[in-house]
Amino acid sequence: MALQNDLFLQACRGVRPSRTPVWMMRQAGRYLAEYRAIRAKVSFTELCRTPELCAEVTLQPIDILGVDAAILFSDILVVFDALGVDVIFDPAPRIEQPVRTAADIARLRWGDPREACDYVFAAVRACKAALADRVPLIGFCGAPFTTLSYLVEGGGSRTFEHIKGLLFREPGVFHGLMEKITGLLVTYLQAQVESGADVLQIFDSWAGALAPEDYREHVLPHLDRLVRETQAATGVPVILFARGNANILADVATIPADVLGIDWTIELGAAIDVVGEGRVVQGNLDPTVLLSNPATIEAKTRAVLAAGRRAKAHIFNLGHGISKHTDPGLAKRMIEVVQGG
Ligand code: 1CP
Repeated sequence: MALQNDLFLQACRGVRPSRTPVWMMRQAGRYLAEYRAIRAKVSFTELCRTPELCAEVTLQPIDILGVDAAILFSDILVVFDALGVDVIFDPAPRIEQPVRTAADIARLRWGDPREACDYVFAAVRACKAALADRVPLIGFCGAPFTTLSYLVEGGGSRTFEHIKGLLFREPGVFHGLMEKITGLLVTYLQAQVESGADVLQIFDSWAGALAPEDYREHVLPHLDRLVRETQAATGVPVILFARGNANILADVATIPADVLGIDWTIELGAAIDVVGEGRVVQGNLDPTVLLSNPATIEAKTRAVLAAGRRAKAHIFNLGHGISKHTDPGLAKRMIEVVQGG
């Protein structure tokens, strides 16, 4: 079926659409009263495991804000079900038994994500049915390094001592884990596309934890493989978002992702200079700008929009996830400005 609004899909495929499409990372979430109303009734885990509720929250920003793409409601860490590792969301994720020793690694199950995460693919199907081809649906996963960092750290981290300690102390073990998680993620993304996802985004949220040369040597080859194998297996556009260190952008741009996500630590124009005018970029308004006022939001939104004109195509987004303290009315103002208001 043809999509009613395919501006986002056109941009992902490298065609500059009639106007700049817009969506927001973490657009389904706690800043929306409608989301909080559902979360008052079910836990985050239960929500992720109930396809009809996933579809309901996935559609909230489409109905309330009018964004040009939907992103599956789920989390990058539910894939640990395929490893037999339990995650507690409280609301930040926590793993009771982080994977740090040889014995911990030996206990990992490496099951088939098609079976272990069957509820994710059911959620993709429910979202597609509920969307009724209004806008495209984005599926996603965490990048190998970001995913592994949660597994080894046991949650979020300021220092990443455990994952980086493992990398520098036992590079062979680190690379073995990266290789296996990459293979699993390809299958996970492929199953999302088979269930109906139109585009995929890979989140390397903790790319900034490593020095540029270490990222280049130890992370980039796995990320490159994930993107290429996913593109070959699915045929859908892949967006790569590596966050936290603009110094690695030139390296990230060596990967043939269809779209490069840009965080807010670099001006969009400077990012386009680095990745080249032949690439499609996504980003990059600092999400905390949405905590200000309509005039500031308009001015900063227009500056990002203007900078994006030099790229092959530009998908407007925030430079990271929307803050839970955002007034949805102000987010809507940003979206209206992008859409020509
Ligand atoms: O109480 C709640 O409702 C839980 C809060 C929450 C939400 C709304 C979590 C826990 N995850 C999510 C949804 C989520 N997570 C989506 C939904 C789709 C959308 O964008 O609307 C997506 C794409 C994610 C991806 C995700 N989870 C990332 C990558 C993106 C990013 O922000 O960098 C990461 C790092 C996570 C881990 C995670 N899950 C939840 C939290 C609070 C966190 C971050 C914790 C940390 O800082 O380490």
